[in-house]
Amino acid sequence: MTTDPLSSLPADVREKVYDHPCYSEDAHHHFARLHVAVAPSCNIQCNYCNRKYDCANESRPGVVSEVLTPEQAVRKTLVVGAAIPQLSVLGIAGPGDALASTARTFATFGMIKRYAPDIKLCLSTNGLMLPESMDELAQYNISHVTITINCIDPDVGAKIYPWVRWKGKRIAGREGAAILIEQQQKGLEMCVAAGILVKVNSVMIPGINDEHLKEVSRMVKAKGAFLHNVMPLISSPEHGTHFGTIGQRGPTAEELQALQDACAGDMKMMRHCRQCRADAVGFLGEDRGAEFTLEKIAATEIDLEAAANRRAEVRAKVAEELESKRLRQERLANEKVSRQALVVPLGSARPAQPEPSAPVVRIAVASSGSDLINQHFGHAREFLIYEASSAGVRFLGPRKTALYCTGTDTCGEAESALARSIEALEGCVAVLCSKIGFEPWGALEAAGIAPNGEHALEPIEDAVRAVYEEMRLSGKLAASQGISLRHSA
Ligand code: CLF
Ligand code: SF4
Repeated sequence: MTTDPLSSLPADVREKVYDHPCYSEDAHHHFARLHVAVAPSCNIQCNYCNRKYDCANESRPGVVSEVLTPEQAVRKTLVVGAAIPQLSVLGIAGPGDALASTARTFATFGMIKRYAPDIKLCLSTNGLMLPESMDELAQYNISHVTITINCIDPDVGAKIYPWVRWKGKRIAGREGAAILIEQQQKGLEMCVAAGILVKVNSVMIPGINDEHLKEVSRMVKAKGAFLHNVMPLISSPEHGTHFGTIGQRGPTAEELQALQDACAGDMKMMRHCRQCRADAVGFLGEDRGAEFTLEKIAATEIDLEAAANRRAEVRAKVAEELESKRLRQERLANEKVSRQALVVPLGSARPAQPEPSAPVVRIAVASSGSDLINQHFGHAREFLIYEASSAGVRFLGPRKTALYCTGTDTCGEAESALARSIEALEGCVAVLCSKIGFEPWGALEAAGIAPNGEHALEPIEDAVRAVYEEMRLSGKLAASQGISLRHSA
């Protein structure tokens, strides 16, 4: 469960993955990405998209603050790369489709390749024009491509895509969806053949493609996709999307997790996606866009060499940290094997005894990055949810919450934000944070969630494992009231 997922990869793939915050769950604790919004137009229509909003392929709804020219985007990248030395990836993910504005997209990538060659280039697309863009992908050394594939059946596609623009014509319904699907599959195969790492994003739309996505997962794995990211449909009437106006709902957290688990039997799943804006800046889950407006960027001096050196230092430091995490996990796994060996004496014909049944529980974590328990409960905008059991610890995904403590809240606002935080923690037996106030402590306890500030600044998985053991040994897990506990076999 907690063994290093990168260790089994070939060296060239590991190099592409270890510092990419989306392709490696570990990396997302340590490395940042930047999206530059240079691609305003699109060549298809999705029923979950309203062009006033970011591309839902790679974003949560929210207007892009500024559409940039390639020159502005490059300057922004260099400024951000100097201010945030953890920056490892530049992505183009809209606000329309990166390959519907190829001139702008590749002009941006071309300049970054020249001025900051250490930054990885990442592109997100609906896939319609992917096969036609392979020469440029090779020319600019694009190492990572995300294709949003919501279906492989045109009948399902007709319910998601009202039209696609193909060879100058708008083609509606099933026929349009069939063209899109064919192009996506062809593009996926061509990228894999060219050694580009492909992630497939799928938007889960209950009642339309939820069951079908299992088949999509099998198919894209068979064609060589590296990772599958099933994201929930975000749908609200105020977004003005077709699905929003007809009341099409998104999945619940439980439905999403069940589908991700079902797909995981066939391939590696991404569970830490934050459905970023097309102009997102910083670590996944944070948005530092306001620090880098065009005005501020224009007024900033950049020392390219010093910035590149700082990024290299960060990479080396993180590599050390990840290596020590790997060694820790290896030691823990070995200790577990030794304990099991004690149960069955060497040479005994008796089969190994299964571990006694132990609860499988959820534990939430407040973290601002670096893979540590390092955030005050009241400052958390999201909680990371982990599943803990006698088999180990695994990350389930983030859950967004309202900021409880701003220092300026009126009492009533703070109270309702606290209630929303507690709501976001539903189903968890404990929440780990660096600090927590008296009032939320009491409210959490009353809700049956144990607050815990005793593991501040410890690595997340170690702390979750330790708290699980403490609770298990003290009998608190079995005694938990009002919390649904699943039990391992
Ligand atoms: Fe951006 Fe996408 Fe590249 Fe990442 S995001 S273009 S692969 S650098 Fe990442 Fe954001 Fe999820 Fe996208 S968390 S929405 S998967
Ligand atoms: Fe919107 Fe993206 Fe779909 Fe284009 S591909 S319609 S920008 S969600």
